[in-house]
Amino acid sequence: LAPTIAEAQKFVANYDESKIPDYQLPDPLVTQAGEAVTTPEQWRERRSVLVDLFEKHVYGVSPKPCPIRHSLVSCDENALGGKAVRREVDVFFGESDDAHSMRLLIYTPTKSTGASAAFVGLNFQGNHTIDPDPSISITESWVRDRRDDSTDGHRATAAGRGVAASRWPVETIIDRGYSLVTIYYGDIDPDFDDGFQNGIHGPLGSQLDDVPQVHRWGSIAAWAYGLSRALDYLETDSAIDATRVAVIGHSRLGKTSLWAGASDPRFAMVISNDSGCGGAALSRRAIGETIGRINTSFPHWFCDQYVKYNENENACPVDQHELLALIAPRPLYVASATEDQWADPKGEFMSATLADPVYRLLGTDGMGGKSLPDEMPAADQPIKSGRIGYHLRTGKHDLAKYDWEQYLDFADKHLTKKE
Ligand code: GTR
Repeated sequence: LAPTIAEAQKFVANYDESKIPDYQLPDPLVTQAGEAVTTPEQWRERRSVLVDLFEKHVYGVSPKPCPIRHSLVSCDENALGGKAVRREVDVFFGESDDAHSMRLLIYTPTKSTGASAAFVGLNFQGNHTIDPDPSISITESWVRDRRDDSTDGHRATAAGRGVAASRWPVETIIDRGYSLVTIYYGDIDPDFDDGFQNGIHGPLGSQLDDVPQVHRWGSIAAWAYGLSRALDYLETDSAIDATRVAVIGHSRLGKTSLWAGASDPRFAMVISNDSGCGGAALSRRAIGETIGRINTSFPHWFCDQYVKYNENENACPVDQHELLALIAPRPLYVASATEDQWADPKGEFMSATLADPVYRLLGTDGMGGKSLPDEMPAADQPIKSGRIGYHLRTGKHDLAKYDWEQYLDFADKHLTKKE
C-alpha cells in the first residue's frame, strides 16, 4: 500500500551529511556482553548470535529448508547461436503434487569443460524480460501493473520480452565461461503486502507457528529462501558447480542477495548492486531512505519487529555492516551509483570498510592493501584487489554493463577452479 500523505510527510528524506543524527555503531567484533572477539572460533559464536539478531529484528525467521523436487520444462541446446544451452526448470517447494513452484531460467556455456561457476540472481519482471528470445516462457505469476504494454493488469505480456535485457548481459556472461541462473522473484513471493499469505509464505508459513508473529519472515527473507532452494537444485545439476555460485541482486533484490549470502554460507560469492537501506547501507546514518520510510512504503519486506526502529535506528541491536561481516571470509562485492543518493553510497562504502576487520580476523586481505582507504574512491575507480570489492559507478540506480564487468573480473579472481 502506498503511504498516506501524512505518513509520507513524516519521512522527508535528509540528504545533508551535517544533519546526520549522532549514532554509535555496534562492533561486529564485540559481543553483546562487551567482550572482544579475537579468534576465528570466537567469531563463529559471535556470528551465530548476529544471524539470530538479523532474523529476529530485521528480515524475520524463515522455515527450515523444505525438500525440493524439480522438472525440466524446456531445453534449447542451440541458444545464443550455439554458445549456450538454455533450460527452464521448475523447482517445487515440497514434494506434494500441489507444491508451490518457481521457474529457473538457466544458461550454461556449451564450450565449458565440466561444470561451470554460475551467477544466480532474481529478476524483477519475469524471465522473459531478461532476453528477447521468444522461446522463453512468459511468467504466469502476479506482476506489478506497469501501465504499459508489457503488462495487462497483473499479468505479463509478450510485449515485455527482453525489456530488462540491459541488466542481464547473457552473452557476455557465457563468453566469460559462466552460467547464468535467473528466477522471477514474484514466483517466490508476490511483491505486495497481503499479511504474508501468498507465495511461499502461505504453504510454508505454518512451520513458524512457534515463532512470535513479529519475528516471522518478510518478503526479503522469502526471496532469499527461494535462492537457497535454487541452490539446492543446482547441487543436483551436473552442468553447474554449486560450490562456485555467486548470488547477485539489484536494489531490493540486492538486499535479498545479501541476506541469502549471509544466511546460506554455501553461496561462494555475494554481490550487492545498489542495495541501499536494509541492504548494504548503514541504517544509523539515516540519510536518503530510512528504516521508517522503507517500512512505510514496503511493510512486507522486513519482519514486523523492524518497525520498532522507525526513527529509532540506534535501538536496533545490529546495523548493516554486520550483515556484510556475516559473509566473511567469502568474496563480497558492494556497488553504488553516483545518482543513487536514496541508497546512500557513502553508507554502503562505510559498511564495506567496517566489515573488513572480520575478513582480516579470518585470515583474508579484506578490502586489500595494508590499511583501509581513508576516503571513498572516486567514481568508476573500483577497489577490487581484496576479498571485499567496492565501486561507485557514474550514473543512475540500475544494474549496468559497467557493474557486470567488475563482477565478472571479481569472479575470475575468486571463483576460478583451483586445480
Ligand atoms: C525503492 C526502494 C528501495 C529499493 C528500490 C528497488 O522504491 O525505496 O529500497 O529497493 O525500490 O528495489 O528498486
